Amino acid sequence: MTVRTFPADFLWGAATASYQIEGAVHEGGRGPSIWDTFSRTPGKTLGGDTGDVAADHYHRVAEDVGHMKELGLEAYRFSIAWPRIQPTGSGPANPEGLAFYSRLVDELLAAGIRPVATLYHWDLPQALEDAGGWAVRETAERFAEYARVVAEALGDRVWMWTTLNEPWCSAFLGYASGVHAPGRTDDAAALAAVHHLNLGHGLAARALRDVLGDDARVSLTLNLHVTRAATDGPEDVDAKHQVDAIANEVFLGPVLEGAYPERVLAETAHLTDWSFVRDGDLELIHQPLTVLGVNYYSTGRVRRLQGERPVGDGSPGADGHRSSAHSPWVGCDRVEWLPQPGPHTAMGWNIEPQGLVDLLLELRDRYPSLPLVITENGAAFEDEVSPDGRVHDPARVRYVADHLEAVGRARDAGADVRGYFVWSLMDNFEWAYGYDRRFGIIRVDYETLERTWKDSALWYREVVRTRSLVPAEQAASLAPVG
Ligand code: GBH
Repeated sequence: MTVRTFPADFLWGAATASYQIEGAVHEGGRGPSIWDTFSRTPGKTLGGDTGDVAADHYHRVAEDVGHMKELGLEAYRFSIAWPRIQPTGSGPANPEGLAFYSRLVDELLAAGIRPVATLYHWDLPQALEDAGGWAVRETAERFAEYARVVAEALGDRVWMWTTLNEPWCSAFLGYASGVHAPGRTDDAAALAAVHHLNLGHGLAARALRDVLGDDARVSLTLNLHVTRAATDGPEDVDAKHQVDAIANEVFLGPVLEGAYPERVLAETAHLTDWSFVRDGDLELIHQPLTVLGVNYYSTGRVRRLQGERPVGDGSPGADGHRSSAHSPWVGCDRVEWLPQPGPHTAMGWNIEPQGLVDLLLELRDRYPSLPLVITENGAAFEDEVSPDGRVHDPARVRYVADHLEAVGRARDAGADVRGYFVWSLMDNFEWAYGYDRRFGIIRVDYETLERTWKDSALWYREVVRTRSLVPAEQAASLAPVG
């Protein structure tokens, strides 16, 4: 049996996001974000959990970079909390906020790890939400100013920039289904948010290149939905295409091709006239991408709805809140979601590595010259600390191994995938699920805040070290670190 190997220039990393790991929400001059407000609103997160402490990364940067170094990571994908840089979303930079990320970046560089910075992973300054949030154009303009401030301070040391993480989630979970901050349920606002997120991406990409030069590495990370049609029948296939349009094309179209898909405009015409799209916007959005970031977890299945839609239709994408009355699937009233066969993770998401192969090959066909990076992939399972003090997480090892195999197969077939970031470096605040769902390859004890490597971390270190797909079965017998 030959072991799959990855080339010397394939980039190995791990990912996190500011609100999910930092804590210290009142320190360093940070202003409140929409996730502070949302998580403190009763009933919005499981157990009422908030990011107030999270993994306490704010106070443990040196320790955490130490873990990354020990893992052999070549790159670390983190996000910058906008409200640490501009507490109310505009105006001069808060020096303490910049200093925090400057120190992180310096520690990474000292450890030989490339900093990959995301400017927006969902923690919008609350003051900007109070002024209309992503539903208004000003937020996109403020975002570009923020990008400029950060680029001026960190641009000499950050290796790659990502403007937005998963604008689908920001727009549709934040403004349509309301299961994410700011928790609004207004379909028209969600569509306006889509456009202003796209515009914010384009304006920020321009600002980054304006400050850093045209060769700055600029990316966008999308959670492209891999949706299967329940049957080959034309109605079901059409339902799949409708979902592709509203979930994927609505971002890929303007960013990579300079136009919104006709289908989206038609299917949402009863909700908005799209007059928020101004002359010249599509040109601004259509900026060159150095790479496209791909976050991948699972697949979905749909058919054309026959008859009446039941209330609480169980449509997914409400991120597990399957009986939510408000669907994130704006403009998809005649689409019905079907449960996917297992196996599933602790999120209830099905495990289907082939979906990643299919997605990467589709991107290869459509955008042959666009390099790709897997900016997130990983899984939540119910981890336990065993009596020997170790966390044996064979299901997570298996999940990552099978998806790395998928990446390898896609690469063999010509997909230009340049790297892989596991989600996540450590357990963290899993949004509406609080601390109840653990995605880390490093365990965080939320009482002591102690970090413990899971078997998946020991195994991932071997993968990175050997640049090869170490058999998953070996994970439990790898010697502990430290
Ligand atoms: C990412 O979101 C985030 O970037 C990251 O912060 C987060 O911690 C991580 O993933 C894990 O959740 O809802 O049944 O239709 C991923 C969000 C996950 C949303 C998959 C759509 C489809 C399954 N996406 N989900 S379902």
